[in-house]
Amino acid sequence: MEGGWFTLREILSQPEVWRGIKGEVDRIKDNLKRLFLAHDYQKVIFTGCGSSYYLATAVSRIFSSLTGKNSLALPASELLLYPEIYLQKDENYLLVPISRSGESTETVDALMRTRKNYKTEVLGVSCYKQSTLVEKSDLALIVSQAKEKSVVMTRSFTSMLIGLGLISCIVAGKDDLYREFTKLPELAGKIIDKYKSYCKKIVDKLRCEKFVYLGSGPFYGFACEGALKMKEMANLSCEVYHIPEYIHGPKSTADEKTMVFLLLPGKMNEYLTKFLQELTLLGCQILVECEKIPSEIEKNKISYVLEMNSGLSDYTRGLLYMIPLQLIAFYNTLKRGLNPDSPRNLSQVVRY
Ligand code: F1P
Repeated sequence: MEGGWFTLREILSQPEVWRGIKGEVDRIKDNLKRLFLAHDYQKVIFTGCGSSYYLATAVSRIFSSLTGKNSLALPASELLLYPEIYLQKDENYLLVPISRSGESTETVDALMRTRKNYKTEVLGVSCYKQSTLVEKSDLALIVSQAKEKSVVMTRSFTSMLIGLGLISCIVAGKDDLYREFTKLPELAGKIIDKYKSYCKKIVDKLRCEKFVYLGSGPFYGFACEGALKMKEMANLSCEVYHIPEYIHGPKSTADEKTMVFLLLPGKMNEYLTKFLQELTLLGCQILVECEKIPSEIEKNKISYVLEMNSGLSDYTRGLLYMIPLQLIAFYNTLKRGLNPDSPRNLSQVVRY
């Protein structure tokens, strides 16, 4: 019985929820421009915990590519344990703490200590307006419509990411990419229509026990998040690597019980072609997410191909890649007789 789960409803609601994000960004647009004009930041630091850190990882690559500004993604705990590695007293920082709840202890403490000890402005991102993180921020993007009842983050992850993607386009003055982000809701609806039952069929046939998620550049954060969904909901160990890194050792564990999820960029190159040739020799199951299946791929050696045919660039297509990864983790959870809405050992907020 799949319909009764909050997690599935939250995954399937993403097109509708994404439609409302532009309005939330427009609401803070003027203050946003002032914030970015207020200082010449030496670095923009995106931070968070768990899914929110992986979101920070994805958006940092997108932000730096679009704006040409120096940015970094860090787990909030790094700013608490080793601030001196990343921060200098004489530099100006824009800190972007990301937290669905706005209450994760490490993220809130990282905000407070960084602002106290370094020259820092704060752009907070959360689903909860009445939260400590929003209260302590100079400016906040709030996407309350993306809240989940489930413990695991799905639509909150993608919605806060889209919000920060739109902000990156505004700061960079990239109107064409801004328009790409606004196309995502309609494209997501098409991906759900096209691949929802296919994802269930993939899981029905699945006999794998090891899961590897591979993504580079803007897709690495999405690969991390896809793996976290399988870990959190289906209670399965997963590995994540930048694509070619997998052949530098980790491939030694690959076998017929291994499923590799490969998040491909829109264009192939000699490194990725060489990598794919090696990957198909390992005897593992391979699922490829791509814009269009590249001619370099021998289709008969790939177990599953999910083409997006979106017309999107690498800066936005990761949001579409996320949906099948969420669905496969969800269906595999049900197949293993587990509860996707409240996984073992987890809570919605980690406070201590
Ligand atoms: C982040 C987080 C999630 C994790 C779990 C517990 O919370 O660590 O990434 O999946 O739900 O909370 P937040 O800081 O984004 O509220």
